[in-house]
Amino acid sequence: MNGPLSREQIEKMDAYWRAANYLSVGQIYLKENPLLERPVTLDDVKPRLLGHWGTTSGLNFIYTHLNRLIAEHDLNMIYIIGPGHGGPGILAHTYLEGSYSEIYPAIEQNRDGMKRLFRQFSWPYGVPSHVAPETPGSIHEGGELGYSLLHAYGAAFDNPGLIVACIVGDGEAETGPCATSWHSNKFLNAAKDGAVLPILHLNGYKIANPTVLARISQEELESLFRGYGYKPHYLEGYEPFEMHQKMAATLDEMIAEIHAIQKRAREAGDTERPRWPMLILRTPKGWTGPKVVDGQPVENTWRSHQVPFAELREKPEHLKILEEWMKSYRPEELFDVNGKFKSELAALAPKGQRRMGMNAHANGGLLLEPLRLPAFRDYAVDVKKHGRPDSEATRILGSFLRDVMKLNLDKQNFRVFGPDETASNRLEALYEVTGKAWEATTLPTDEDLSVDGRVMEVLSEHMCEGWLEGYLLTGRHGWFSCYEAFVHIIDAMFNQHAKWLKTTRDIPWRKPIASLNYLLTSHVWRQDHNGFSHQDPGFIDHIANKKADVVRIYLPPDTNTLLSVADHCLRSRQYVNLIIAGKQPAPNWLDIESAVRHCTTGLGIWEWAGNDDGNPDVVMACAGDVPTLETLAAVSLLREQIPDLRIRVVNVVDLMALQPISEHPHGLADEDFDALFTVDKPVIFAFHGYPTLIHRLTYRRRNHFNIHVRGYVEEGTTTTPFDMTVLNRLDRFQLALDVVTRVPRLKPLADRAVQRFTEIMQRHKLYVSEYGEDLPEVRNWKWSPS
Ligand SMILES: Cc1ncc(C[n+]2csc(CCOP(=O)(O)OP(=O)(O)O)c2C)c(N)n1
Ligand SMILES: [Mg+2]
Repeated sequence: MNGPLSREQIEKMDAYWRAANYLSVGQIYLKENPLLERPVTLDDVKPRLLGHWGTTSGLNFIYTHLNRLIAEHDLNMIYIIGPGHGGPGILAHTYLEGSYSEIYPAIEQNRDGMKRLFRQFSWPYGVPSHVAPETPGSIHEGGELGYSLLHAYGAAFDNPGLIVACIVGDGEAETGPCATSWHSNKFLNAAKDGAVLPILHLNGYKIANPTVLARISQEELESLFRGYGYKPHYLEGYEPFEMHQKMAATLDEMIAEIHAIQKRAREAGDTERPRWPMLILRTPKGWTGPKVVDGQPVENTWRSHQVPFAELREKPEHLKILEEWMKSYRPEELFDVNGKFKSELAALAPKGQRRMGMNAHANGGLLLEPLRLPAFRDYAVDVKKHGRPDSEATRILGSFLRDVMKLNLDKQNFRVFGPDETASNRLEALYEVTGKAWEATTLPTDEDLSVDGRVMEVLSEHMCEGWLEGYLLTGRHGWFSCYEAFVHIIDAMFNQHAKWLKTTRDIPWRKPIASLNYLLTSHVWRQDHNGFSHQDPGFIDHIANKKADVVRIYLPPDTNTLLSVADHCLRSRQYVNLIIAGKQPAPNWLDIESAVRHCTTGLGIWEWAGNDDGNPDVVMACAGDVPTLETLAAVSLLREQIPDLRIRVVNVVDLMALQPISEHPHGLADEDFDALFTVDKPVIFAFHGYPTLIHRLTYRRRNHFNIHVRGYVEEGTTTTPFDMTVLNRLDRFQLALDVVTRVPRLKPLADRAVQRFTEIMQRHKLYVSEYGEDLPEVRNWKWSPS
């Protein structure tokens, strides 16, 4: 068969593929006898067989061909493996190309090294079964399916010399995030970004079922991907020699198309959205594996998904099948007597950093350059009196982010992501220096769209998150703003990224990457025009589940604290930073220097707001902008009505400071916590989120018994801002009443206070129902120092 490969090349490539398959099966099954120098016995076999074969031979085939492509065309390429459960294949390949032994010298290129390679796989304290952070060249774990293509595009943005080969499982392609991620091609700029080379791995099956894409007609399949804007190349087969030739020819054609597209965009300035090539590769699941086991077909069925057969102890014939299967790859042709991969085959792999296991883009921290940041103090609100003036915190942050963008335009290493909300979240100052990426059609009525925009807007939280992760993992910086209620859509993606960060902390060759920064604005307390569906502060709880070395949660109470927090987060590495801040006009409490000090300690007494003289009757604590406002309003009510009541106001910006220092590096030592919150006085804590979280964080503190938390209790509707706090019993009157009922010496006042509270609530309800806005005394309330 004619094509780019000579007979000899095909034979060598086939041998390379066989070697990877051999090593993959060995990892799944064997702990001894790696070269099959004696008949396989039960003692050679692992006691627990854990791994996935079905996808692996196909992945191995693809990797072998990508190697040729890289070497032939001198490509700068990384891989993303959607079906990350094909870990044995990628481990095998990075071992064959030498990168594995360079990074992990104990896994040598000889019999002992091969034995260790086999034994460590899916072994307690060995290496994971997936293409994990431990795997050289990986930026994608693939355990949770759906995000491969998004990571690939994120990696390709602003990397004009890079090609990201992305293998998408046909089962993975059924997931929501994957389905939408094909649209990433409407956001990729052929001149300034790199290319993504998607390969749909159509092996027909998932764990236990056929896949949808494998069981629709060729015409439907073609139309689907043409409809997504790609040029599908289609390749189907079983016979290795024929497939090698066809695969090489197809990949050559695709690379030529990619280069032609880039040339048109880069040299001729063509800005029309190109039809990028993609490959649909239809091969049998479990290709080259056992065909029939116990009378059941295995190759080309879902039965090959994990270990195609087990029960080696119970069924001696299975041992025979294993041996025959491994020998079918003819290891004696692949490895020398010492177990070293034969040099004429090893020579097929790309060299040095061109090897996919060694490409620096897949170890983004190596390429990371710090952002150039403007002086955040220059954006500060001038607060001469506590509580004045009002400002929209995120709008001012928008000016800061605009200048972060501006200062780094030449480096092309900062992007802002949002699901159609950047302007709604009041960050639109960004558009003064860059546009919104958009490669699809534009109309004269559109605003701020541009083919090389650096604000990434698409109505898919999955896409924003996945792109940003891919962008960060390859050594760049980003910012993600999102409505608080809807960020839950990417809860699971956050989990996976946090796991990646946690694991990579302990992998010395992985260098730290920039933190993932979330700004949640349009938050629960100010969803006046949207209502109950938009009210959910639970993302904080979700984040707080993760290990202390990975997550940070900030609730800046005003604009200046938000600026200080944002600057800190953009400098930080290897965290997920969650910032929650409002976008509505709201009072400013701290001048910039006080704000910086407050953020540095994470929490502190606001002396100016209280009057406790070191010996409070009550502590009024608050975290979040609206709870801070309500707390201060409650304080002013109380100080007016009960002037001799000694109140201490504690504001918390860094939620993790509440935890014991043993739990979190930001945690307060017990003595310091006690000094702030006392050991025996009532604490009325007004919190942005669900109250239980504060209890979770403080349950070990001495005064926990006295901590009474008000927060969101899942009451909401389309109503006034103040009524939201009333519905959830976080309002100033409730907080004041809480103080009266909890401070022992105020007991005699309690009945009267309850009565007054009831009256004011009635007045409030009648007023908002009648006038559609809050009582004037609430609306116009200002902090006035007594
Ligand atoms: C989001 C998600 N849901 C379910 C699973 C469990 N799971 C692991 S592998 C797999 C099948 C994957 O099929 P496919 O993408 O076709 O991969 P391949 O056939 O190449 O193994 C499933 C459902 C998962 N890993 N992630
Ligand atoms: Mg499949």
